[in-house]
Amino acid sequence: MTTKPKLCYFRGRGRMESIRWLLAAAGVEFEEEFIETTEQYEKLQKDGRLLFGQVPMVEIDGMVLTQTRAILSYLAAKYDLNGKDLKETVRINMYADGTLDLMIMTALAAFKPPEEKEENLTLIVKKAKTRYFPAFEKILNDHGEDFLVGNKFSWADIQLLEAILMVEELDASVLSDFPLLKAFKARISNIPTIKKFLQPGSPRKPPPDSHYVEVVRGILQF
Ligand SMILES: N[C@@H](CCC(=O)N[C@@H](CS)C(=O)NCC(=O)O)C(=O)O
Repeated sequence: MTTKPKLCYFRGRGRMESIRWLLAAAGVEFEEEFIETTEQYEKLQKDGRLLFGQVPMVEIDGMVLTQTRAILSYLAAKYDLNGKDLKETVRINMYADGTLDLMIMTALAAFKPPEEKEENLTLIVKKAKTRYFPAFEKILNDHGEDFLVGNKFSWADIQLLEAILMVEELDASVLSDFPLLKAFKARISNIPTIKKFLQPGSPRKPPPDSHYVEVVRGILQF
């Protein structure tokens, strides 16, 4: 019997959300341990399971893994979402890293002081519209295929959908100048495992609210 991967993080998106997305898209069920108190976090530190004292942490295949990017790469390779050769893999990594940058910016915006937050969110939408989404629109236009790399569903597609939905929460019309990304969004959202993850009640987490920010600030004491 294989045991389910176990995810350890706060009860919110942050750096764990892309890991949840990847597992869900691969059709893999997982368990979650939520860090909700300073005592819990301190115990994790004392147990020595957090290599650099940080989360996300994932227990899988007899390993205790930290570092988001390393975890995502492992899962993408394990579940065949990583391309057919090194050249496809490096393109998938490049696209996924771009969307990760955009998403981390969005996740961190919630922790900015109120007077900086609005400006920060406006900047994120602007960067999505002028830097990230034009690049992906061009990729789709240039090869005319359904997926970003190798005409096959990959980790890069999962992350791009996650990033699109995240930026749409800030500006619902953000895709208005990107017809291919609009069609991409509809197509990828319709993949059965992803469709299920987008339903209410799934492990997908909501955007960070002030309560979540307060809890995380309290635990990490910043
Ligand atoms: N490079 C790490 C960064 C992890 C990270 O900064 N985690 C935060 C929570 S999202 C944390 O544990 N902060 C506590 C600390 O750095 O002491 C990764 O991508 O996983």
